[in-house]
Amino acid sequence: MADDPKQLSRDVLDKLYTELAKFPGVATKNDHYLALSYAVRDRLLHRWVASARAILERKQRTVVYLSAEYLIGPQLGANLQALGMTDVARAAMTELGVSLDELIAHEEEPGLGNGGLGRLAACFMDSLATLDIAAVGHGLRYEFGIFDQEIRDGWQVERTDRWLRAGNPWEVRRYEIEHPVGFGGHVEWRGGRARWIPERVVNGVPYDVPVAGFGTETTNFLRLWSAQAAEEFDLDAFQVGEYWRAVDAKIRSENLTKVLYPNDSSPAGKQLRLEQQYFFVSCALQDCIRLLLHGGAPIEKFGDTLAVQLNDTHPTLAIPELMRLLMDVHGLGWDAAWAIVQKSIAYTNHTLLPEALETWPLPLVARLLPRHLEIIYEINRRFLDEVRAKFPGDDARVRRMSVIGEDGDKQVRMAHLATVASHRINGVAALHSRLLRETVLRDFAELWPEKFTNVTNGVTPRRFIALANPKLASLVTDAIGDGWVRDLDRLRELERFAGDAAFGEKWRAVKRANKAELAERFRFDPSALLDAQCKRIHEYKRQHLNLLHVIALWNRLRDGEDIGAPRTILFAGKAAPAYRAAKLIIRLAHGIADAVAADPRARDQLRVVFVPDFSVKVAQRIYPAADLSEQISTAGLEASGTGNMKFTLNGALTIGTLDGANVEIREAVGADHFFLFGLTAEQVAAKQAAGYHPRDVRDTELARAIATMGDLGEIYAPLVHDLRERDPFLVCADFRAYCDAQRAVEAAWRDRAAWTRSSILNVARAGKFSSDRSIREYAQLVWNVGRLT
Ligand code: NBG
Repeated sequence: MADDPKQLSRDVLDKLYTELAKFPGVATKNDHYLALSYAVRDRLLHRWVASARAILERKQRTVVYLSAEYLIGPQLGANLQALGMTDVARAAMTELGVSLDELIAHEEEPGLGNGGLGRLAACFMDSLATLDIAAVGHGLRYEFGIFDQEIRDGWQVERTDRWLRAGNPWEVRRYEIEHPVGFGGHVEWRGGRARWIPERVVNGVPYDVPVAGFGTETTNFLRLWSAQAAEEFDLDAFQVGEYWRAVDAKIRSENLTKVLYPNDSSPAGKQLRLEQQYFFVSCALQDCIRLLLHGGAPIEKFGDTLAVQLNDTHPTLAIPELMRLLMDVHGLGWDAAWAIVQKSIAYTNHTLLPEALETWPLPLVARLLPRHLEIIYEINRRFLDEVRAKFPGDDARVRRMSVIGEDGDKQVRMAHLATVASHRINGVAALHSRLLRETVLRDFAELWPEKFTNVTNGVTPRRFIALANPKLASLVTDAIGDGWVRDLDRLRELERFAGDAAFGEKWRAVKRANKAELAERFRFDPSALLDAQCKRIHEYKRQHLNLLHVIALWNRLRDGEDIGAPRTILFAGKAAPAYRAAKLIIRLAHGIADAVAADPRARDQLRVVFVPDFSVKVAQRIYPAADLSEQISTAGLEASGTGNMKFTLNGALTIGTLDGANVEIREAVGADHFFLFGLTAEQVAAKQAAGYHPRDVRDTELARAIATMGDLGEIYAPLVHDLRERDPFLVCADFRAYCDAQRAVEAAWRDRAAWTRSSILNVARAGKFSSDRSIREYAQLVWNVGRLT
């Protein structure tokens, strides 16, 4: 397919007629967007089919990535980039009198995830394809993704995300594939073999979304499963005149993939969520086996051929499901099946928050998945025998390690199950992996030290530099060539420009232009320092610490003091709909924004902006504009963070605690170019063990800031009370150190040349945080996979 603008514009017109039944005179922006996307998709399909064949021929072990969430972001711009045809598309659309940028901006992204975990999965899919590693990402095709956030009177209001309403040109429904997934019922044993007779069956049907590698032909795909009623219509019910009952089962089955649970770092604990989890891993594994056998391999080859990665515990039911399929359906014995499970499955942990470690009530699992519970019991029985053999008489240890928890009502502990069955367990940053071994999974790390490893997260430079920040990308490319897009360590060559005044001026001009674009939309002074905190709203991430500092700045201005330089503090992020404290923090950000804006003594120096409805699309506009990145979680609680990397790679300096990947970012960029503050994870633990109470923190500026918060309105009373009486996230304990670090920021910002130098060095030294590096490590340490080409 020749790719000149003429050919492409002809194809777009053709799609307009043949796919959308429109002629240009009546085509809407959405029609043009769809027509162009179809034309681009055709080009992707050629690569995709070639890669699919390579997978089928099993040239290399294939990675099967299991994730309940993917936040892939808008696709048109990324796919044009991967195909190297952005310029051609721009010219083609200009010929048709349409702006490519408007079409790219028009796209509604699939919000099939909550936050960092889902976005990480998307970055990993990008890197897998770019590194020519055969991979399929299995997940759920939620009809409604993460809710749209509206702000009304300062409060978050959730709106249904109808992302499919205008059509989704990037997915291909595979009509020939369909897998039955059972729920409930009972187990029958015959001749030593179990047979599960489910009470109801739902069909899983796949929608594939291509993931094109950058600068290579390899194109992998996401296979997102959607639920479809096994019986469209209950004929018996219909014949007795009960039309409603006739379609009821259909509606109930299809509810399964209706909506994403909008919780971040905490389990939903609801039956439908467990059904979703089982549904997609069952579809994924049945599909893997179908492909394996179709390719002519015996079932015994499963482990040699496939590397199955559990993205957090959400897909843990893959373990008993694979055992069941291998034994009950394909006739293997326990030992053979277990060897395959252990060979293929690995588990990534993404959180240490105790409330976020998934457990499911035993009676629920028994009712929904009776055969799986039997298998889980047997896995546990064999496992605990091993523990007893190694630690005779240590009953406390046996109880701690059991897959079945007995705290109150009995539960299945998903992290334990995942750990027992996996050959590798990894955390997502060095500190997190260490804490995982020392705390949450300590007993397991003592039993099997060799199973544990670390793979620090990374982000794709294609989307988060090249696509999001074209001005920076071209400045960097002019300086050092374009090799960095596929080999981010090359950014180090920028170090020699760090002291170059002319280069520094261009660097600042890029930041200023990016900031001006955002400032126009959200009305702030583009010359002010842009201080940004973008992530889910959560008490452990401490947006309220940031807000207390804003209040302190405001109080200083009210006292006629100077705050160094004008500053805009920008927030973005969603709160889980049921998380009251987080929603109150959003309200507080708006309350402070209004109060400051109304105060003539403060408003020229200080501005608070809340950017609603944070998404990949919105994020791509904020990272390039930010000067300062807020990474201020209570140490020990943020597993890694990936926004921290995106800000750094766009030239923001970080103010942060020694938490998650901040530790490694600081190590990489140098302590002089990072604003560190706060208690370490060990100090946090020690303080809490010693009976921390916020009243013991004596600090007049802090006391006044909390009082000011209370004065802003009665509604903030719960927050004020919590800060004064409990403060579980040590906001008060870290307040002074945070303010001091912010003073250091003020001072550093005054020396613009030095700031620019630090900014350049941050970018130059952050090559490690490419997801390509993460994927290379997984390939080597976890998956044992090579490249397709
Ligand atoms: C999140 C962590 C982040 C981390 C991402 C991706 C969950 C359970 N965990 O710190 O909070 O960056 O995972 O690893 O969403």
